[in-house]
Amino acid sequence: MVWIDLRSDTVTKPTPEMLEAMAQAEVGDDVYGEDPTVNRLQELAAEKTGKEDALFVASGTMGNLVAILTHCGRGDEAIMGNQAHTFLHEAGGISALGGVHSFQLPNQADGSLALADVEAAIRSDDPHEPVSRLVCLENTHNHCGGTFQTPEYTRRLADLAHRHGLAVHLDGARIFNAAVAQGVEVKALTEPVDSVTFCLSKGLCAPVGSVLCGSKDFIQRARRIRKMLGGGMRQAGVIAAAGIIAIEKMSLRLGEDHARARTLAAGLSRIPGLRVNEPATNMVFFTLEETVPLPEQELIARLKQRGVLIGQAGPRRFRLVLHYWIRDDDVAQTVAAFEAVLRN
Ligand code: TLP
Repeated sequence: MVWIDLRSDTVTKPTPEMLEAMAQAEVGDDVYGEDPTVNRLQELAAEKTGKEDALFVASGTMGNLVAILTHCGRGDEAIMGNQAHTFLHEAGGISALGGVHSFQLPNQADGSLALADVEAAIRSDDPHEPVSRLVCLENTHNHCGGTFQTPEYTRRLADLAHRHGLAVHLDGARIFNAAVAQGVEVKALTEPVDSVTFCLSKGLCAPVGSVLCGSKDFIQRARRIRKMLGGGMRQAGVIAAAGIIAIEKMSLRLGEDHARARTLAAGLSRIPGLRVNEPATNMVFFTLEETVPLPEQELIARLKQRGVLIGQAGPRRFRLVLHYWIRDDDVAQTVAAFEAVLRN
């Protein structure tokens, strides 16, 4: 069966052009800083995000972990949303490995943190309390529906944090989607923050890797933490080669995924029993109404029988993610599969 795999954009496989570039990549020992392809990727990432330097890491999770452990020491506190990927889906690494305490604030429906909540969460100089060190933002926001934050909001949040002596880390796993959706440069969304992680391996189709960007001093310290975590890779140019194509070429086509997300959402919203959110980027979330007498796993299984794979995102809540390997006819077939499953 040829699957229509909408579970995530993490399922994307490298393009033929990427495979060719990987085969031809010039490599060296990156722990010595001698892999020319990794160096080129890092320079490109730093330039795109408006930062001085960048560090190639194995995954988005590793990028966020390295960043937070670079910003925070043991007992320091990182303020983040209660729907943040770092809080929900990174295995508690910041606490387990770094002794970093998290202060979770309610994410607003659009994925933002209310500035008043952030200000109120910043601790006083009281020895009973942890030291507030960092604010973490996510853009686009996965659990809040693939929603995006604007350059203006990012600036206001960063100004607030900086005024209180805190740094800001941005989980920008899908920052290129956020930029494309608003017609702005990635830089506009990353310049206000102190560090940003973005992923090459999601909608941008590279097989492996993320990049952490920040100041020269920050990246120098992050490099040691990456090594400590076992993330110093050797001839990593083999995978960085795909990352360069991800940034230079694949980022330019993300608008197609957003357009298909809107088409898919429009098709699904015509089906009774589905409450579909308006997609902001490449993710379509819907709720299966209680009036539909179908258990969650049964919906997933029946769609699978028709070749469509979707993900569950909560009680009766589901997620479909558009990406390079999903074309117009896949969108039409997906809507048809839902119609058939929900009719029976
Ligand atoms: N998200 C994955 C799952 O872990 C949920 C997905 O399928 O969307 N930040 C954000 C905002 C993410 O969505 C993800 C992955 C990560 C970080 C972690 O990236 P990886 O998987 O490369 O460690």
